Formats: sequence, structure tokens, C-alpha cells
Amino acid sequence: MNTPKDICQQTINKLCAKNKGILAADESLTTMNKRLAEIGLNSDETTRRQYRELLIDCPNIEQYLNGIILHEETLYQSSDSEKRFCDILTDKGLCIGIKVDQGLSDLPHSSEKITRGLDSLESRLADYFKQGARFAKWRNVYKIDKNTPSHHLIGLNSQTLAHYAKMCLNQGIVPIIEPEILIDGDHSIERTKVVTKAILSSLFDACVSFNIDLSQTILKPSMITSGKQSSEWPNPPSDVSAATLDIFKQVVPNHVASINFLSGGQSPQQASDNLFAIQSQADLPWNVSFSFARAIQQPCMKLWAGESQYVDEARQELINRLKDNCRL
Ligand code: 5MM
Repeated sequence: MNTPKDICQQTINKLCAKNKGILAADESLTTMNKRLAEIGLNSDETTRRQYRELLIDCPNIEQYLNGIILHEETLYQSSDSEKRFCDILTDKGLCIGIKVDQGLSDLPHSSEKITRGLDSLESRLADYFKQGARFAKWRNVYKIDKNTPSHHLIGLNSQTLAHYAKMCLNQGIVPIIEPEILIDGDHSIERTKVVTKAILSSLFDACVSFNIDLSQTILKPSMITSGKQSSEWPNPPSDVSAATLDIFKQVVPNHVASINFLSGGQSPQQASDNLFAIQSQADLPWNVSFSFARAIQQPCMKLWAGESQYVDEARQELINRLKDNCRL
């Protein structure tokens, strides 16, 4: 019988297949409301399902993707032709991922936010596994400002991410750990380096104390850039690549299975160019790829705009964005 470790190994092998990445399509209801409002649509169960069908059932996405991260709602939905989305993905050979955190809430006595969802996680993971999910994602959020992120938040978040990762691995689900550092603000790239180092060091210390098998774990970090309101923005890809690898080589253990970057509000072109600059450096100890949401979906969603006659055109744009992220 396959142990949880065997199952995770099969999944990690698939998720690390070369020159492909992961599509994040796990936007919460609040985020989908915002995204669909931007193209003039109401967000309801039907529009979200139609949009997710455009992504999931797009011909040939498996040439560029190893997996897709879904929102819980999508995991249980089916296409217009009544085929379960999970079956469509499995037939394409794609791994099914699931966002398992339950969003942000206020950290008491502070302006910072903490991620919720650990209490109910164990039983939810068992249900998601039954449905076909083989990897999961949990996101923490850090804002760089004069007094943030605080040591307190970094410590709490690191413990939570490591605890979540342990629960996943115990149930045969590969964890993606996502400590996002927002690009909002006027901070320099040097400041982001310092903050990233503190956050990732704390995270991997927590992973050691929870005895996490990092060879079956994926890190989904922000690239190291300046703040979007800084005079340094936009940073040339060579600077992003140098800053990111300088810090990551110091603090990310070599046996982390894969680093799949988030795009974090960079333009699609910027995110692809920066990713390529990072991937092009010699002797990287980890698999390096993408797990973008906006930088892949934005142009395609805009073209679709809720009209079925634009589905083909939108899918072509989706493929274009994916190709641009699989340049190696
Ligand atoms: C940072 O967001 C993740 C990556 O997306 P981008 O490439 O657009 O930055 C993404 O997976 C995110 O976690 C999901 O979209 C869910 O976010 P919400 O805020 O809707 O839970």
C-alpha cells in the first residue's frame, strides 16, 4: 500500500517536471468579485464556474503546466458538459491543488494580518484528498512599512505554515508554503532583501522544528523587488535576479523540492522576464518555476469578458502567457 510519503513523492515528481509550472486559479470569493467587477461582471457561482472552465478545459495547457491550484468551490464543480473539473484535470495528467487557508484576519493590537484556517484543516484535507487534491497551498501576507513586518507576525506565521505543511504531508498532500511579501510601498530593493531574509530564515527554522520533509515541499515566494511606489521601480530583471538569488542561496535549503514564484502584481511581461532572468542563472540548487495567478490570467480574463464567443481567443492568450513562462 502507498504511504503518505510515497503519494507525496509521486506528486512532487509530477510538480517538478522541467520547464512547466503551476497555475494559481484559487482566488477567494472576495478576490473573484473584484476581478470580475473589473471586466463588468457580477461574481456568482455560474460566472466563476464558466471562467474556471475556460482555464481548466483549455486545450494543451498540460504542455506548460504540471498542476493547477483550485479554490474549494471549483474542486466540487463540473463543466457545462457535466464532467467534474477534477476529472478533466486528471485526464490531462495535471495535479490538482487546493487553497486551504481561510484568508486573513486582524492580528490583535496591530495593523498586520494573520492567516486563518488551521483549526478545521485536518478534516478538510481528508475531504480534499478524497476529491482528488494532491497538493495544497497556504498563503501568509507581509507588508513592508516603517515598523512592519513585526518579529511577532513573522514568528507566528512561520509556525503556522510549518504546522500546516506537517498536516499536509501526514495526509499524502504536498504543501506549498507561500510567505508573500507585498510589493506595495516605497521601500528599496535592499530593504526587501533584509525582510525576505528574516522571513525565510524564520520559516525554515520552523520547518526544522516541525521536522518537515523539504524535499516534498514547494516554496511559493515573492521575487525580491523594490516597492512599486519606489523610484527604483521597475527594477531591471538582472537586479531582481541578483537580489533574489543572493538571499535565497543564503537561506533556502538546497533540498527544497521547487521554488514556484508568485507574480504579486507585476505586469505579465515583467513577471515572465524576471522569472527568466532568475532561471537563467547557472547552478541553481532547486527547480525554479512559476505559480502565477494574475500574470497568467489577467489578459485572458479581459479578452473573455463573460462572452462565450471570445472563449477561443481568450484561451489563445492564456497559452501565450504560459508559453512565455516556459522559455527555457
Ligand atoms: C499572491 O497571490 C497568489 C499568486 O497570485 P499572483 O501571481 O497574482 O500574485 C495567489 O495564489 C493567491 O494566493 C490566490 O489568488 C488567492 O488569493 P486570495 O487573496 O483571493 O485568497
